[in-house]
Amino acid sequence: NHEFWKTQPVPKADDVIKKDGPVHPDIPFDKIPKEKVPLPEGYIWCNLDIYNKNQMKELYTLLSLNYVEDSDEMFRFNYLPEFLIWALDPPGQNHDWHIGVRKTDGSDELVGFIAGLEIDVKVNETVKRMAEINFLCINKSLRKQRLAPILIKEVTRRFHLNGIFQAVYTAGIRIPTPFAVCQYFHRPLNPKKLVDSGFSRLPLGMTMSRLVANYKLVQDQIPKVGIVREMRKHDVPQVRKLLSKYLNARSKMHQVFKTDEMVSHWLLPQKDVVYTYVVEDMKKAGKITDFFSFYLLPSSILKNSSATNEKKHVGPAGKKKTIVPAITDPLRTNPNSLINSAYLFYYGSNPEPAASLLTPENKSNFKEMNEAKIKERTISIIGNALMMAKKENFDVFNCVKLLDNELFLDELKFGGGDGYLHYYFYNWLTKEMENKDVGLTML
Ligand code: JJ1
Repeated sequence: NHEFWKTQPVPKADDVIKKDGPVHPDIPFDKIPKEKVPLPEGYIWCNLDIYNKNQMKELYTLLSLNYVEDSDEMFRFNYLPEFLIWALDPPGQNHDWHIGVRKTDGSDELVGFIAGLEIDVKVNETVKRMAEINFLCINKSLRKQRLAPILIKEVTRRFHLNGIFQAVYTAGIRIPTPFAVCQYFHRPLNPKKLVDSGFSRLPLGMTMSRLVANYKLVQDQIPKVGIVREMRKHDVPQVRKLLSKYLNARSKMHQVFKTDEMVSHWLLPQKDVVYTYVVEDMKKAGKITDFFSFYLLPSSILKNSSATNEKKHVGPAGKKKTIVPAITDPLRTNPNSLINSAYLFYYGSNPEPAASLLTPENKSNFKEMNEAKIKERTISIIGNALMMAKKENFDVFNCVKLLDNELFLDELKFGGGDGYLHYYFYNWLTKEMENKDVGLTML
């Protein structure tokens, strides 16, 4: 059922991959088509100018009505315009890679979008310039027209023209063939709102007040680190060093942040977009020992839990009773009914073994001792991230299980979600990777 993917340079499900490398070699410039991939009758390509207010509004509307939903169609990502500017325009961005499709019926309606960024990715021993593909979205009413493969072919053609022959992308769905599959985890901050909206359930035999008490955050219960404060411009060089060292030591696949400018773009705090904090050493003023960040990605609540409970209700005979129609008409959806989710972004602390652990007597077990230290440190910084997100009024703190995230999930009361994030490469073969080896976070 993957007719399109069968034609693409991606591994098949049963391929045995022995060593890393491309599916096909780089394509010489004169062999790359110079004409845009043809669209079916009734559609036309456009480049989206994200700094044009009207065009941004069109993009925001397309995504907020048609982009990713959970499997029960209860929530849909609601990427905000200021977030999209941040996500789509890092330093050096090629604006030709903000690709739209419009109708030619006179309405000029934007009905499709796909975006690419250029990033340096380290996979095992190789560093490759790749396209990071994101925000592929087609209007719901046109899902049968097979436009997505055309958008993918067009963005591929454009990165080929720029001398890039590999890409990385993620999806909630499984297509051929992921190199990693990571489960989503959620830590309630406002449990009442989450239960009321159907995002989570009140466990059997639990009262709301006990649930609220269970998720209450107390600073004293989080292991102490140094002084936690918002990241500022002058922290950028130290944070870049920490981040690079951390990703390199703790993962097998991650973005390489080559310049301070990149780190400034991705990590300096922006209200309602990205929140980054540093930990300053208590004894050595100015020395940063750790940092952590998260971003705001609200989800629209598409139907309330009572409707779903109705739908799921099973009558005494074991047959489905009433089926309440799903409220999918966006006009019946109150745009103010949002879950404000914080998503864990980058974090890091010094991964080196502490000097004090490296005594001759400890030589044999310093590795385990150091792992224990990293675990404690991670719990502490992510615990502080929860505190900050709570202070900023977020409803839930989300992450996917990758990098060192499994070290804090239980201790900090994260619970497994029903979603999974699949990681893919285009034209790059690599063996399946463990979750903890994945160090790339996509927005
Ligand atoms: O948000 C997600 N699931 C929620 C809501 C589920 C509603 C019913 N389907 C969820 N809630 C339970 C939370 C609970 C809190 C207390 C502890 C136990 C858990 O599980 C899921 C992720 O889990 N989200 C999605 O499915 C959205 C799609 C994810 C794929 C995104 C792909 C991005 C691609 C672009 O790069």
